[in-house]
Amino acid sequence: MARVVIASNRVTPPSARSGREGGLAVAVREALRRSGGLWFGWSGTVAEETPAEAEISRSGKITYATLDLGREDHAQYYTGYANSSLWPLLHYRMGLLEFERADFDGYMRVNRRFAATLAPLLKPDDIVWIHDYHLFPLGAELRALGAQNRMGFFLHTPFPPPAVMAVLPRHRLLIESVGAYDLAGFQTEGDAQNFRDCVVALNDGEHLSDGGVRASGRRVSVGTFPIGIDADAFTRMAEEAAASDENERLKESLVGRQLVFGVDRLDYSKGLPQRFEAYDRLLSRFPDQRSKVTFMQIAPVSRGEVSQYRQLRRELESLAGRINGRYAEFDWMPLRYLNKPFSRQVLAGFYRRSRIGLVTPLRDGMNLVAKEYVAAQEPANPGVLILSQFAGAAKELDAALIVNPFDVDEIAEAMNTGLTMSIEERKARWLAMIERVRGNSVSHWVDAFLKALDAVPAG
Ligand code: ADQ
Repeated sequence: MARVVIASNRVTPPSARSGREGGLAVAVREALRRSGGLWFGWSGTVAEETPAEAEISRSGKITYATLDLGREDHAQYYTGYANSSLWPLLHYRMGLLEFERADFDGYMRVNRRFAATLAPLLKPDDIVWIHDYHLFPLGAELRALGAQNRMGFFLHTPFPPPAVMAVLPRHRLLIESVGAYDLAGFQTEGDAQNFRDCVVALNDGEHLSDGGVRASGRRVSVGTFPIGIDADAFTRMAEEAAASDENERLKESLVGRQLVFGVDRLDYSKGLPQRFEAYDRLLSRFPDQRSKVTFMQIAPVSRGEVSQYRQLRRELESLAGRINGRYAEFDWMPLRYLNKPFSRQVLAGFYRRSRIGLVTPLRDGMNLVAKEYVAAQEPANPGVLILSQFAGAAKELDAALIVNPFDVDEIAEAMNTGLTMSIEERKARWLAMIERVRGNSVSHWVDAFLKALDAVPAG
């Protein structure tokens, strides 16, 4: 089999692993674990200047090629264009979009620099797989340097329809650049269709009868590859974690109360203010639940250098204070709000302990927390998943209590339904969901993408 070369914004060599890797890193490691390969991207370090050559290290079958980012490159490419323009737009948040031409130029410049650094490391028969919104133009930049490799792109976030995409200044350049790939993969069919429509409506492209598109004169296959997790490994982790010290302490601290649990990066796409408001609504509309339930939200600070994230943090602190101030009793704190990160092992135990898993993003590519929550449950006494209809995961996990995350009353009602649901219904819903989660593992996702990339007809 040809070597697989993966490029993603951030590379985490074993020395930098923290036990808190996100879904993308776990998936990339899985893709490279079996037959080995190269993983290319930013080291996570900000330096004075971006170096011209990557630093190479090896561990097992994986070669890591990383480079630091210069201060200005980091500010413009990462904080600026990727996280202040693209991220809000891809999550349909036009009101939060900030655009600076200098940031866009920096984004293109870093993609060019990445291409120039990666190109000499490529062998002619390598399969190149590029990940996520930071690197849309990387394939086109590699092609410009003469790379003729088979190249695929996978977007972990949602992809919006043309009317939303058109708001982004310079969107045409971005869509045009995807024409360099042989395969473009998305989390859901809706995202794939939005991409096809954008190519046609905004870049003079053409729909092809096999579901692909003609973009910038090239044929691009388009596919749907919903990302999954290694469910069995996660279940084992949750079983082991149930006996851990942290879990015992959590259990003791609950003194018999039911736990409602959420865990997300502190990001405005995750719908956290609405979730806090919904909990307030639960306590006001269903007073029987007061003193019987505890809501714990873990949300470690993310992208703290972007202003919208700092504002969100202040908003949540104020909401948490208001809820606890309004409802707390001398022996009951209704809401526990933590900005600390936890290892996946500890989280797995917390998922298993909770009666309700709250996953209510306003928009999300997939949302792996939803799948992890299902995998962590005890079959004889499973908890209830409350899931946003706008998470990619809702397509597969339709046996969850599906809610519109903008409707705080609906979330509050779903919480009350979950807290009072019979054991028979909880089991039936969980069985339907665990089957789907087990049936679509992360290794299945890797295989499906690489197989589709391999099968793309030439030209
Ligand atoms: P994310 O936006 O990071 O990923 P998600 O899919 O939920 O979102 O993955 C988060 C991962 O980080 C999970 O594995 C979770 O356990 C872990 N995590 C979350 N909060 C944590 C915390 N407080 N401490 C430690 N770990 C935590 C992007 C897209 C998603 C898409 C994934 C994968 O935005 O839509 O599902 O990529 O494609």
